[in-house]
Amino acid sequence: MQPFQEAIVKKLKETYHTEPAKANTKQLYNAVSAAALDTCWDTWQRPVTGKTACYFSAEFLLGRLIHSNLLNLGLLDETEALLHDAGISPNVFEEVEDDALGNGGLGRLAACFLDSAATQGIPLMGYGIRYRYGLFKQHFTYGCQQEEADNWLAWGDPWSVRREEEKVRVDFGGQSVWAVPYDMPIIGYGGKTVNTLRLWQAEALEPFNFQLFNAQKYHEAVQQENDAEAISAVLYPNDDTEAGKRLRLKQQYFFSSASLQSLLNAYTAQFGTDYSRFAEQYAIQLNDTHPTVSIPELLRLLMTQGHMAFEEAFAVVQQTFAYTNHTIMAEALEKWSLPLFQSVLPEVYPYVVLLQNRLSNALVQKQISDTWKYNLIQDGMVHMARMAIYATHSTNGVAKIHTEIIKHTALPEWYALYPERFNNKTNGVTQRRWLKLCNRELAAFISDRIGTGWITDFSQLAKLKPYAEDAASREQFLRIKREKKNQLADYMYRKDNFGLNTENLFDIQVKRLHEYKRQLLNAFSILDTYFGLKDGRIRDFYPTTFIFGAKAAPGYVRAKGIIKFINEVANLVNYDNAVNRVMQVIFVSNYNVSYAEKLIPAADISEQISTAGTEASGTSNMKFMMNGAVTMGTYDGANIEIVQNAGEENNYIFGARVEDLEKIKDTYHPKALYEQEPRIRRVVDTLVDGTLTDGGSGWFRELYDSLLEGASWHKPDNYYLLQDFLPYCDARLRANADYRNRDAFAKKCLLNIAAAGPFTSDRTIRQYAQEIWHL
Ligand code: GL9
Repeated sequence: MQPFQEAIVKKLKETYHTEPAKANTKQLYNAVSAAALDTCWDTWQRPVTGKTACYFSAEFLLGRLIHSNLLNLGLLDETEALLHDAGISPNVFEEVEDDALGNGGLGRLAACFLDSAATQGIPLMGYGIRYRYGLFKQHFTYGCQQEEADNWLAWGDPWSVRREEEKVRVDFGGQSVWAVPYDMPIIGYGGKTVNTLRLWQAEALEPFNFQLFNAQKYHEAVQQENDAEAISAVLYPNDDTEAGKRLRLKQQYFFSSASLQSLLNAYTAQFGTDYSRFAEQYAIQLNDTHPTVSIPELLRLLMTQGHMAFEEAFAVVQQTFAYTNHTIMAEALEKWSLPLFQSVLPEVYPYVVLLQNRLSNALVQKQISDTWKYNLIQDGMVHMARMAIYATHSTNGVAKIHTEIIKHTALPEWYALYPERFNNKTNGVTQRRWLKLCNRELAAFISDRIGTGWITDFSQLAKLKPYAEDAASREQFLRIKREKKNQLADYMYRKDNFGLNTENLFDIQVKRLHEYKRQLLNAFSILDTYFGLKDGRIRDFYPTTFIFGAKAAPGYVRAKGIIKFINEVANLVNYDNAVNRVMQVIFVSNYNVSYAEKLIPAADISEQISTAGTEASGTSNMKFMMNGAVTMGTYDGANIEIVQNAGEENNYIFGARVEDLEKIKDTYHPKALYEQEPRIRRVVDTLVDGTLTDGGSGWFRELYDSLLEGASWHKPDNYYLLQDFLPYCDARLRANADYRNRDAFAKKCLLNIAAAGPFTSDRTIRQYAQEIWHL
């Protein structure tokens, strides 16, 4: 046996008095993880020297840790051999669910950044919240989303180390709690660097009041404990929308204050209480506006604990912080009502006023009169994005088009004031998880041809380009794609009891459910194909499986209506024997990181169909690309950079661009399109003509009205589904026809893979390190 295998056996024996063949999944998971943690412990505990970057984020969507950590430590093969010899299924850890401390792209990006930084030896530490319950688990009853609590701790938490001795106190108006850090190792590929993700848990100062208990006041006796634990109890299940909840502001302040206090403690231990050089030691990146209350909080700490004057403290704050904007959806630009902010954070609010006063002076000096556009405190609200731009040295968008929209459309007044602060950092994803680990077959295919350098230097992928011309490589690629479809089919059968036709073209849209992402447009187009096949308008259709995966925020009624609608479309199609040999539709349940790792490698077509100008970047588009799917997409977010690099001729770009929408926005009349075009009318009418049913909820009628009549808060069809409908259907039929020539299609796929080099988060994080953090 190899040393690591012996270590696992020893852990099982000492901890659980068992052995590999007899251990249950939880025991195996904990023993393997603990043994792996031992191997990198010393590296992890080595003190970091020099400037450190800190990523403050309300979400870290890590995904299952065991495989990625073993891969990065070089222990995956040994572990699998041990499992194999003990007669244990290689899928044993599939049931371990520990992957939900984030909602979507923003939280998953944070996780990719941590992996990329550690791999490249960049000292980047994550700071966030250890939610007791992560994003809800989803299942469907009669096609409707049902939510259930995600009790991820049921599997144990072998990758965290509680640091009791480093807890700090956080005070709200009238409430004080402990913030207790749980540290997780972030292991770089090769195991040479181990960074830290520090997640804070809220606990009571006094968990149990014996006097109250003795007075038979049982509820009151544990009141403080309950109130404290509520703070880190659940992740808000929002996508892009501002919840406006008192508890959410508390969460934001809780982890901001705790993280800053712990950084100041570390600084003080090394350099004493002169904080004037704090920014030389720490750079802090604010992941969206969620941690923006860190700005007045650091001011407060510097001025009280560090006795600094305001101007001096402001300079330190500004040099320390940088801000990333992840969306221009108006409803996501966080604002807090003054009374709420003042009552939750009475000790912080005066520092917001100091910031406002400083800004007011600057506006006077620059002779700017429309101050209402800039004020941090305006109309009874505290504007967090404004604060994040004003009090930091850098504001970045996450794809070229998004940064341009920020500068010229979303926040032009700020760009006019501080143009030098604005910069772009196009997102990326880690090829370790999103290629090497989730698609070992394709990873081996690549390594066989260009060596293994791409695992840590993704630019080498370009060397794959000549193999697109090689018939044997194309054939091999197609074999791998078929194998990944078969693996997905097994998995989906286990998870969703659905039988995939693995000979079909796989067309996949997976992402959070949101109107702007236009899953409804996808469904309309599927219906159009369905009717076209039935009417004989569409012939020679290559059999296609349409797959959806998405969670809807529980309070987002329209999104839930769209899920129900797609499930109804799936029923209509799948049970219709006249078409179900050439079409199937499935909405998988509980789409998450682990499901994504199965779905993405099996895709032929990646659906990226947001209304132009709405998706800041997207990151699944990059994952699909590196797994050899072509993009069916609009000119939006990182799709643009993807197809510019891979060739428009190797992808399917359709629909109105931002400039086009700009021109039609005041005259757009979706009802006219509906009346003129029978194909549009037919699919839209299925919402109300009895073809499909919403079970009496009224959801479908509401969707219908939102498209044709609008609502009190928006114009009809504000995401231009009907505008893009026909071009989308055309593009899909074009792709479908092209797919018939499997060899020519494989060439497009390979050219996409070969062009994926720039979309690694290794590149993105290097740019942050060099251009923003100056590490
Ligand atoms: C998002 C954007 O909507 C995405 O386009 C972007 O790729 C990611 C990462 O930059 O950030 N902003 C945002 O609020 N979410 C994003 O996915 N939403 C969630 O993470 C739920």
